[in-house]
Amino acid sequence: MSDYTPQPENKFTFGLWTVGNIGRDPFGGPVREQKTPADLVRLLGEVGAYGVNFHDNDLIPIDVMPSEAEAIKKDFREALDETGIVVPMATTNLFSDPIFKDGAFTSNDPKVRAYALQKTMNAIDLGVEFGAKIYVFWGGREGTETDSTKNPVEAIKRNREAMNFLCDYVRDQKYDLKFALEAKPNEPRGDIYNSTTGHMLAFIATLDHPEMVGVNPEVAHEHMAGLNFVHGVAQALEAGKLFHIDLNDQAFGRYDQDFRFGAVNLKSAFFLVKLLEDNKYDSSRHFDAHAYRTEDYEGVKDFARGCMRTYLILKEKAAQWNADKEIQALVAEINADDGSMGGYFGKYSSEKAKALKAQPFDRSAIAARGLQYERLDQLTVEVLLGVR
Ligand code: GLT
Ligand code: MN
Ligand code: MN
Repeated sequence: MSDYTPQPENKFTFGLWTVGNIGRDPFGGPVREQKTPADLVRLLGEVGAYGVNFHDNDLIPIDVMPSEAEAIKKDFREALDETGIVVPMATTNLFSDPIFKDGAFTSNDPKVRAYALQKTMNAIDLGVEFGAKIYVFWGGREGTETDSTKNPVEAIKRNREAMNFLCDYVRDQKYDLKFALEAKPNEPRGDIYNSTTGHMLAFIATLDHPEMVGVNPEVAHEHMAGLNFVHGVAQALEAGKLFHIDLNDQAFGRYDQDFRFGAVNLKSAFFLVKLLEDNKYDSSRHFDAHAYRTEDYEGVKDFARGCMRTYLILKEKAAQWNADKEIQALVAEINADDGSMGGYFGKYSSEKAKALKAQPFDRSAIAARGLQYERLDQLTVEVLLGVR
């Protein structure tokens, strides 16, 4: 058993907006004082994180003077150097300012769409200045409350045009930067376009430079849509599109709770960690979550340490599951193959099709076999409960 100390190779990262969350919600004001970006970096250094991510305006407020911006960047840079924390990802805030009340890239107003592009190019420059290699797009305001207001086909086209423009900007600047698109079904808009990771994957295939663009799935967002997150992530992984991931937790059917990783659905968190580790996922493990509103900054550190520690415990459990003889015997049995059907799979040929059409199947004998999934699942639960 390890002591679950985070290591750089775990690539555990947090956004400035996560540990910097001051506990404001729709029903109440802040409960924690605002810390500077530099102090948040020091907090992350203290808990053993690897990296910090930011929106342009988490680092530099939208209306500060250029001289002030330089001072903030200098302090931030010093804190990074002091702690060894790196900046793997950056993103743009295209949702807080009132100008984005009806969207950014999908707004009906060309001035808003142009401003969103300008703001994003500047934010990309800022992210690259601090070393970011992944650039996230979360279009929280790209949606509607009523479909009388926007043409949904036009919205897809506007979104595509913006992505193509920004990919070309990155190429033009010769930046080593990839995009990761993050879906969410609703909140803050009534409905958000490209609402799930699956939608995003389909959208990416229509871009001019699809190789530059992948996804950033978030646990809470797929759970809000009632989906199996592990399946969505597997689809992205298999397509070579899992460029980044937002880990947190969420009760099904609720608003975007952004709870500590593993706080609610331990079993699906386990299968997620197992999926990432078994497939040697090698990008950031970003905790896009925040501490309960009940906490002070000691509680924020408990929250951040808890995210990383739970991930590492689940990683250990996944290794245990993979090494458990009884579990592996069941897995082997479930996947047993006597080779008798081998000639029918793989690439189509008319001979194969003809032979397969002539093959007799004893349907009831095949269906009569018990699959022992009850046993396998119970063994999994017992690994998780720590009794094996
Ligand atoms: C916002 C949102 C997150 C996104 C962030 C990136 S900001 O907090 O809830 O899911 O990942 O823009
Ligand atoms: Mn997120
Ligand atoms: Mn969220």
